[in-house]
Amino acid sequence: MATNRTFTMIKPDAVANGHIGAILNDIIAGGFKIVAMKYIQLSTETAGNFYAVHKERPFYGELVSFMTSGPIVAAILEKDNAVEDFRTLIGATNPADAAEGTIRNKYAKSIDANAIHGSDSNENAEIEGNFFFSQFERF
Ligand code: RTP
Ligand code: MG
Repeated sequence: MATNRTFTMIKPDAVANGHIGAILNDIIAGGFKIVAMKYIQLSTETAGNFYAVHKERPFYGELVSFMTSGPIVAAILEKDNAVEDFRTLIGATNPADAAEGTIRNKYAKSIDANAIHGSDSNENAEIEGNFFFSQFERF
């Protein structure tokens, strides 16, 4: 994946609360092009592997159980400066600290149920995109 791409997941809380459409609209209005997308439910094993970097953190168990609690939308997004600009669009991890108008400010309820994921580096964007999508599923 080129460095002008990032990876996202609309998390189970935002899906369950009916925000898929509004969040995709915000993403597109923010200048991002969807180059891959799927609607899936993660198994405990898959979510555990995806979040393996957080294995030693106190919130790991809760994070894995939350991320497997319902379906998610996973996507690869393209834009200049995608990783940084997408993290600006989604806002701070804790929605209480997320700037007005950001996706977490509008749709997230708590630090656990925080509506959306965004890759934190170009390297992780590529790893995460490859984790979910084959070469035949991205455009
Ligand atoms: P994400 O990976 O979901 O885009 O979020 P992030 O980079 O802003 O946060 P990260 O540090 O990667 O943490 C991953 C997810 O774990 C939950 N978390 N809980 N209770 C806590 O202190 C805590 N810290 C993080 C959040 O749901 C976060 O999105
Ligand atoms: Mg992160």
